[in-house]
Amino acid sequence: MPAKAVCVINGDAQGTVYFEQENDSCSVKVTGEVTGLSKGLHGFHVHEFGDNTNGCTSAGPHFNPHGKEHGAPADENRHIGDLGNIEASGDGPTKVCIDDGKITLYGANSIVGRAVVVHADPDDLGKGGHELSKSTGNAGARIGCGIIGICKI
Ligand SMILES: [Cu+2]
Ligand SMILES: [Zn+2]
Repeated sequence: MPAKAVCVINGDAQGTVYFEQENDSCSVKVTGEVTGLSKGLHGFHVHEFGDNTNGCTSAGPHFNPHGKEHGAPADENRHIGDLGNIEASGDGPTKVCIDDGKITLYGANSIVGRAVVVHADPDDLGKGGHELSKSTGNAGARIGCGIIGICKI
């Protein structure tokens, strides 16, 4: 059975992002649009908790069930939630188009029920040499977030 999930992002950054996975051995396609971003790169992650009780802060750290370091989407040593950056052109909505082989919509490590967080600054993908590079990519404030929920296929 294919699986599909949706996340409505709210905050200074807003948008809707869909997650689709044909089966549990396929990659996940992430598509959608985000508005309200300044021109440039913005960190884009799945965080551990689908909790909005104290805004995007309650989403906790990057989803990292295997205890790895923060990294780039293509890295083996990365958090499951490390989807890298989305890039705003400064002109119109930012399209999200990501194909990721680490996140999943199935099983114990599913991202359903967790959160998407969009950041004010670029994610340095673990390589910036900042004290936060290996935990958050030093991506700055959480300017938008939403909870990932099951949606109709
Ligand atoms: Cu994040
Ligand atoms: Zn991370």
